[in-house]
Amino acid sequence: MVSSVESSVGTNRKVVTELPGPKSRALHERRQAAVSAGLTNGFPIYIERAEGAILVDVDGNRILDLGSGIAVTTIGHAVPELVDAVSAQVAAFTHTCFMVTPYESYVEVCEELAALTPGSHAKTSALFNSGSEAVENAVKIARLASGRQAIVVFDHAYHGRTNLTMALTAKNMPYKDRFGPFAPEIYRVPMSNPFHDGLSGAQAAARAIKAIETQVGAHNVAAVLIEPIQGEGGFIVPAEGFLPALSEWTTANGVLFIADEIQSGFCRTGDWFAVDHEGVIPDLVTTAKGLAGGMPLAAVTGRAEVMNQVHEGGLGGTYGGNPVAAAAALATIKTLRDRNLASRARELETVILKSLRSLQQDVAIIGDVRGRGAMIAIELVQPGTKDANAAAAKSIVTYCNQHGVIALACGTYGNVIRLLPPLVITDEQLEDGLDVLAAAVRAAS
Ligand code: PLZ
Repeated sequence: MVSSVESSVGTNRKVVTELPGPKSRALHERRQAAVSAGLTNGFPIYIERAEGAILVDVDGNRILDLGSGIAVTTIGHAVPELVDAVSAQVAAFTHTCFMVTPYESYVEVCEELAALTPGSHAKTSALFNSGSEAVENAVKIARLASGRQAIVVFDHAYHGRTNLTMALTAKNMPYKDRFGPFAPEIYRVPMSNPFHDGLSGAQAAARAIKAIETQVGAHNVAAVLIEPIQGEGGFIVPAEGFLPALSEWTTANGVLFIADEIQSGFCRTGDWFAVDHEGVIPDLVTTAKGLAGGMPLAAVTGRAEVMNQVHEGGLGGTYGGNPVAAAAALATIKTLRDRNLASRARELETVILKSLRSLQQDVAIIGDVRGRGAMIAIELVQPGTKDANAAAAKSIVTYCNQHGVIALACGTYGNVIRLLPPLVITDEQLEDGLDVLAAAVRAAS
């Protein structure tokens, strides 16, 4: 069942046409007529198949994937265990609606989430389809359980594009502009941002807590919602001690701590979850992306006494925890565990940081190199300053794309290049990708 996928994809990057090639360009014309102009075009090569860290487009180009579809295909493309599990589930049944007639895999995913997320306390989960939906539900649960309404979020945060999650997301363009009105009772406070603010974790936490206490009032706050390493906002890693200090404050004040691990979770940062790095135990955790290897699945996992306060029927949705997505999640978690991919993420960190830090010595436009595991970024600056250099980021992405490498930009100011390779990327593939990236940075300097 699987071998047809395995054999025909080469393991090295190989560009055989100009990019995008003629077939991709033809498809793109069809797209212009059929697809809303509201969706970003990104890198319009049309993909036919993929394996490991290589995507093959309709023109036969082999593209090296350093983005994993935005941190989703963490275990790589077309992983046999996942293909088998999904194929078998499709043949067995594709849908019943868990709320109508349940099935074992949903329960098993929730058992795995309880075991893997931080803390040994009793936990339950609810499954959804997208990250945004998980975040929305975490907020619903936190408000109901606490009897409070205010939700505290941070500068540069990204939590989604639905109405509630747009309000939680910081950046106006392109996510929020003219899509309002936005949901009320959302309060934004400063994030720890060591490259720009120079504060220790304790100082940055004190600043955030002071803002909450003076502008919202601790007793009004249902939850503090935070990405332990910010994703879309620019791969901002808070200073050591920031997350523990916030977590302690929430516990002392009856506020729920929600970790949005949608981008940083499932071994991406070298631990199962990014909060594990500092031993922080959230009350609720939102997950998606890397959880199910590309099938749409998301979850809210949290303290049983919080999660179970919701009245029967209060949570749900037609497709949430769909059996095919649940089968994919179980295969994904098994693959992460069996192949010890958390430790592979730490190996990738060592190689990537070494390469990018040495590049930083040679060029004036890399202000900062940061991240953890296989979630690493460079921040591009105007030489001699910390001012954003979005033009450099744009030209680096374009150069990478033209040379058959997928690299993604991010950041409130569009000046950060992030690497999110599949954890199964080979040493040779990674070296090749880093060489292309270095050439791109030099060309932009
Ligand atoms: N929380 C931390 O990273 C999704 C967004 C891509 P959905 N990030 C990629 C785009 O431009 O739409 C994300 C995230 C964090 C929530 C979400 C939202 O997850 O599955 O995209 O809804």
